[in-house]
Amino acid sequence: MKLTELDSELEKNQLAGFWKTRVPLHASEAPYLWKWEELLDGLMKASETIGIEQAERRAIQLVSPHLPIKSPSHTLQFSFSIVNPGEVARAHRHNMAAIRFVVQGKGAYTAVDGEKFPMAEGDLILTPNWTWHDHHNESEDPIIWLDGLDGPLIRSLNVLFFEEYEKPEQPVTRETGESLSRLGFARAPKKDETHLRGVPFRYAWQDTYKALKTMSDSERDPYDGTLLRYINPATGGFTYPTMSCEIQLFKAREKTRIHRHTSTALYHVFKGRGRTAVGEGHLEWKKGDSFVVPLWQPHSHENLSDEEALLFSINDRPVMEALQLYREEAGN
Ligand code: 1HN
Repeated sequence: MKLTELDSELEKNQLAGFWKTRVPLHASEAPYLWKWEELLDGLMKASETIGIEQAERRAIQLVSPHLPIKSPSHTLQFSFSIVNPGEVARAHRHNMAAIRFVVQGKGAYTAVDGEKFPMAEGDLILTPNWTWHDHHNESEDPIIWLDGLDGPLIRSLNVLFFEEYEKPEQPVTRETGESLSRLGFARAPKKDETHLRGVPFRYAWQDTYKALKTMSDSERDPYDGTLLRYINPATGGFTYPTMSCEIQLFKAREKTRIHRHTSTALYHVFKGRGRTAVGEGHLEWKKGDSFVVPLWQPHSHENLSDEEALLFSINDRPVMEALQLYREEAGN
C-alpha cells in the first residue's frame, strides 16, 4: 500500500498518522506595552457614553496584536474599569478568579460575599472564584481600577461558568474588616476547603508599601528587585491557585539581572519610569502603562529615574508549578 493512500484512508476515519505531525514546540510570543494616555482617554469617553446599567461592567480590555484571542496573554487578562459617583456595578459571580488594583480615586467599595472592601489607590481587593461581587462608588469623583483575571485560562479549559445575582446589590452580612480579623494574623483560621481557592481580602496600600520599605538590601532579588507576593492569608500559598499577585520596588537607577521562566506575567506601572528588556527588544514604561512579558522570554528591569519605581503584576506561576511545568533559568 502507498503511504499517501494510507494517509487518506486514515483521514476519512478521523485518524492521523503520527508520521504526518511535527511535535508542536513552544512558539515564542511577542511582548507588548499599552500606554496609559490612550487607555485613560478611552475610559473617560466610555464613562460618558456607556451607562453602567447598560453593560455588565464598564471595562476596557487590553488586547495583544500577537494573539488569536482578545487578551494580553493566553492565560491572564487585564482590563480597566471606571465607576462614576453614585454608580453600582451589579452583583454577579463567575469561576474566573479576579483581583482589583486601584489606580486612581478613593471612596468606593467592592462587596465580596457579604463584606464591604473599601477601595483607595494602591489597595488590592480579591474576588476569588465563585464569590459574589458588586462595585460601588460613594465618592464625588470617578474611580479607576485594574481588573486582573484568569479568564483566558478558564476559557481555554472550556469550564467558564457565570451567574447574575437576583438583585443589583448583594446584602451586606459581615462587618467591614471582618476578613482581616479572621484571616489576617494572630491565629490560624479554622480549616476550610474553600480557602484553597483564595479568600475575599483587601491588602491596604499603606501596609503593602510599609512592608516593601521595611525590606532590606539582603532581601532584594537579583532578578526582581524588592519583591513581595500577596499571599493567601489562610494558606500562606499563592494568591490564587491560578494567579499570583506581586508588587516590586526598584531603587533609583536599579538594574536587575536577566532570567527567563515558563510563567507569563502582566505588569502595571504604579509609580516611576523605566525599561524592561524582553528578548531582543525593550519596553519603555512610565506610570499607568501596562505590559506583558510572555513565557520563556529572557527579561530584566531597569529603573531609569532617580526616584523609586513600583510595578504591580500578576502571573500564572501557580498553574505552572501545580502542573510541574515551572522552569527558570538565568540569562547572561
Ligand atoms: C468582570 O467580572 C469584572 O466583575 C471586570 O468587575 C472585568 C472582564 C472580563 C470578564 C469579567 C468585574 C471583567 C470581568
